[in-house]
Amino acid sequence: MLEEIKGLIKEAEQFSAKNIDEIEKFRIKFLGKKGEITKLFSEFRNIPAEQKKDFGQTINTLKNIVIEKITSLKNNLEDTQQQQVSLDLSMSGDNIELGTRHPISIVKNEITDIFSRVGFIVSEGPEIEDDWHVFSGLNFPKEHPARDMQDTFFIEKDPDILLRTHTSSVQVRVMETQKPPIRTILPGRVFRNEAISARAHCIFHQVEGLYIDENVSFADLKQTLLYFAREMFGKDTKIRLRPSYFPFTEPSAEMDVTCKICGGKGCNVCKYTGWLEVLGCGMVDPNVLESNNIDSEKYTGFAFGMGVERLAMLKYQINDLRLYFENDVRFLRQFKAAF
Ligand code: 2NM
Repeated sequence: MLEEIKGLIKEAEQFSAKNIDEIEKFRIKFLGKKGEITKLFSEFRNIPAEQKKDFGQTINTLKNIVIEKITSLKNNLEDTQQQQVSLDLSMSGDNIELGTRHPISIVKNEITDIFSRVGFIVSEGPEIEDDWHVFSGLNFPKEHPARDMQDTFFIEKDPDILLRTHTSSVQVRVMETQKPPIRTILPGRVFRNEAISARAHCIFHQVEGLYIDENVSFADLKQTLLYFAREMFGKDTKIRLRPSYFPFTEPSAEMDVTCKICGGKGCNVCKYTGWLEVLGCGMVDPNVLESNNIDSEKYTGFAFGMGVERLAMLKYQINDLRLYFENDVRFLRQFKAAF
């Protein structure tokens, strides 16, 4: 009798299965209602008393081996099934949803790309600056209102550490480290202490440009900006320059382009003037050149600056600045980038 059980133990130990059906057959053969183990237990009463202990233990060993065998065979089968799934090369790929570029990035890239095509090199600099790079090195007089707490975010006073209010600070850094000819374009984030509304924000983006060489004239400035306006707003775009004032340029001007929305006829975007103001510009003040150790007798230069939010508003007809900073995906998903 014991020999018979040991034979069953051997059989169970050596058993292997290719699929779940074979495992199930094995289970029924041993553990089913009419299975081997049930049969053995029913023969228990015919066993002589002195053999009962040995017999009972051996049946239990058989039962445990069978149960362990079933568990391990099932686990192995699941593992190989999972491997088969992960190796199924015919499965279609997961659909990865693409994001969209932010409208500010789209317009900023468009502007820098237009100037890169005529030899302007992109320069970048820190957002946290000192007084020299933001104001003093740019010919801002000591009592200029921009230096006021009301307009500028100060991190420390005396010596002044502040958030740059324009990217012109990077121009100062370029003039410190490079000799003319300088031809650079400066995109970046700037900060001004303003109450947030549809038309004003305390953070915005600028792209500025600087060109310094011998014999750079106002005509060069005009032609460069005309090229920019035509690339940015279309071949038929016209420009006009109105006299203006900036501390770092003399003479200074503001540039308008013909309104693309109404074609110059007048609409509510251009407030029925047919023109849109897009940037400020001028000839670099000799004081700025001299402050930065550039000989103003030998070299002249022009500079310009524009607000990226404003240009994006014109391009996409966005009427509230706050939309740029809220990152509502319903707003962001509307924009398609060329780059
Ligand atoms: C503007 C308008 C006009 C400007 C001037 C300079 C520098 F460094 F050369 F002095 N950088 N940027 C400039 C001139 C900026 O933004 C509306």
